[in-house]
Amino acid sequence: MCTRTLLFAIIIVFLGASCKEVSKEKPLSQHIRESTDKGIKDWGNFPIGGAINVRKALKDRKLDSITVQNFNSITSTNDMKMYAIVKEDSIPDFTRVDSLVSYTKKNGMRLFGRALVWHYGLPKWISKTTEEKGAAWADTFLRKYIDTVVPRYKDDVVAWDVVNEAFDTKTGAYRKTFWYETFGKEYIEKAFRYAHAADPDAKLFYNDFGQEKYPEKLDSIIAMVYDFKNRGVPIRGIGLQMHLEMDTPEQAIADALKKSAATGLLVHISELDIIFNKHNDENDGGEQAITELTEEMKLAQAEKFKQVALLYRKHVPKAQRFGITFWDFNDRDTWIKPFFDLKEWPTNYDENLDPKPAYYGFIEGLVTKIEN
Ligand code: 9MR
Repeated sequence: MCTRTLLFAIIIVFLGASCKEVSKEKPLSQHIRESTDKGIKDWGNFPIGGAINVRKALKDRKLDSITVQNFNSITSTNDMKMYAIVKEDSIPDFTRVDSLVSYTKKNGMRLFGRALVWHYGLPKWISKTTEEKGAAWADTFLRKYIDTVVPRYKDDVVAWDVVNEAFDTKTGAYRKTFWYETFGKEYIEKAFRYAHAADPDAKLFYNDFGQEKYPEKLDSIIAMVYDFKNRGVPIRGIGLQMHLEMDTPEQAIADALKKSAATGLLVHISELDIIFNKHNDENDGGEQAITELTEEMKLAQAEKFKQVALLYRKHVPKAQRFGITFWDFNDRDTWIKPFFDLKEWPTNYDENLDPKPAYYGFIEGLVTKIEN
């Protein structure tokens, strides 16, 4: 080989090696952005969920493709609530739930059922009939309702939120709802026992919001869980909705996750979103301080989503990770805007259904190496 050819060959090898160096050092965020064939579910080692309204997903191709790309677990935003199933009278309407079941089956997704008992939006006819006929009627109704709904989806629904939001914000006392006024706190236990009898294989969850915001509420929930475990009430998981605010301290999120995981139950972050303004949990209103979304805020939100994923991985042992579910998951459809009457951007996708920095930030939190 002449000297010139040798020199050329050395340069080529050198260039090749340095190119490899470059691609090796490609920043994680760039690697994630370039992996357009993947969705959030493909980066972690636990289920990633999305809460959907199936009618919207079936009509809107972009929403459908985002859903299929990112999630391997689905929660229904409203269609599985008692008020949607037995709206007017006791005749159950399963049309929407059935269509949700076909959607998740077609796409090979896990279906999470919710919520069997929730005070909010209780169909009026139920409280009215209870007033007329008494608590015994309500008990029979509750049992019959659970016995009708749960076995129907035995092969489709792996887990249920059995009771949602039974504790007061701030004080941690039992919330004085229709169910509480009718049965006392025993309604919670009743519902778990009825659900277990209806499908002994279903994993049964207690779900609530603000465990990271209201320590008394967190402690009441944890105390109830230990009491249930001691007395053999069939509870298998705790759901933390995690409707967070940008300034929710990471320590508070960690505490809620740690205490929940210490019970040994499955832990589900069940309704994740992160707002810039404030929820007002007392009167269902919001406190609007911020009206514009800046680039800087988008990056800060990305970092917050990343921290949530990291904290979940750090504090919830692998075997207890039921998953993380995003509520509505785009700034167009988010419940936050109408519910709290706020201008807001609490999710991973923007109003045009394009991924925000928050989308990539969360994925970084799924893949960044941690020690635990
Ligand atoms: O996102 C839901 C919204 O579309 C409904 O109007 C509202 C009332 O049913 O419920 C929203 O979802 C709630 C969830 O089921 C429980 N946690 C908080 C959410 C807001 O109440």
